[in-house]
Amino acid sequence: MINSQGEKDMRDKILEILMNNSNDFLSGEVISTQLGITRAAVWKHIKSLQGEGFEIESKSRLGYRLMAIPESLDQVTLREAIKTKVMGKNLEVHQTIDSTNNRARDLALEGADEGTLVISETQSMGRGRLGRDWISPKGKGIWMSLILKPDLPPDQAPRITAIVAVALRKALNKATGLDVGIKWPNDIIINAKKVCGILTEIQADIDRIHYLVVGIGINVNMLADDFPPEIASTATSLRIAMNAWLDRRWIIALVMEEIEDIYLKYTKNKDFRRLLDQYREYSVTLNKSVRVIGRDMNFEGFALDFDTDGSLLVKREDGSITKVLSGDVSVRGEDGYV
Ligand code: BT5
Repeated sequence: MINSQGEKDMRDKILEILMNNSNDFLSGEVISTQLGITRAAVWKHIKSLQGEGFEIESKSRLGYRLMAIPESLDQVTLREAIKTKVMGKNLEVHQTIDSTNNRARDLALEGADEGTLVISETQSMGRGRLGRDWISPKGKGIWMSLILKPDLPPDQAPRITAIVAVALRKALNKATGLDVGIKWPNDIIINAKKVCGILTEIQADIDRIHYLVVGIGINVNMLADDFPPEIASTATSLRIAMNAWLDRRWIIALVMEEIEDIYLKYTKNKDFRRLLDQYREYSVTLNKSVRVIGRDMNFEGFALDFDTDGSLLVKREDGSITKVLSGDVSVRGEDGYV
């Protein structure tokens, strides 16, 4: 059993060595000398990795060779897949956790760098906005949280949700080739159903954001019966939409690339207008009759435009325009979810 942190680190080192030499066999002796452990200890770790689903060929005299890696997410293999400079470079992978947003918040409080990413195979208390639940079945989706530290006043935090939404739209369109839309403020939509949600949580003082935790939930390989009845008609997955199983590692890497590209450009030139033009192009909310439902509001109107802070401008029946901030409300199309 591998249960101490030291043992886990050793497991990761052995896996890294095998991944970097997967064209050749590597003898147990070379590995043991490199790491300063016994050959028996190397063997124990190899057995344990095989138990996790890594296919490792072992030949007497030649040693070990990594043939295939399992689909389950793993710090070492994921690090290898993510090619970005900042986003996802610091990485923590959990098997189970209450909410990746909680863990990312704790890491941010301890001073973790921008771009630190927390991922879990499942969440016991995954959450959406306004205290709602987020269904996170084990191994079937991407449940992750990213720490960002933009130099922005707190009232512009919705811009970051918009940036991440555009990045997710692009990444999921690249991954599937399908028409992917953004439902203001935080849903990514395929075939008029929700495939992904964003939960932005912020720590700030009056004039400056200290950090943002951007939680991202993507339904990847769920089938229709993985969704509970209450969301069966509004939720979908990439697998349902594509009729094909998808590699989550590849999708995570695509998402990190797009966020890095768009976010770093934005923090450099602060040109939100260009981003907003893209957001408008992908929006499934604009120019529709909508119902705005919040803690203390419930009204119908017409989704006119987005404001430069990322809020939605809704024209009401009496001709007045109401600015709707993302944190407080849900927007439903008059004829259904979108
Ligand atoms: C969201 O909230 O859409 C934000 C979801 C963010 C989830 C990620 S996962 C990683 C990180 N850690 C967390 O704890 N959260 C983040 P909202 O707009 O409030 O939508 C929530 C509503 O979506 C629920 O009330 C359900 O109706 C529906 N829902 C729940 N789980 C879903 C799923 N897996 N797929 C589609 N819809 C879902």
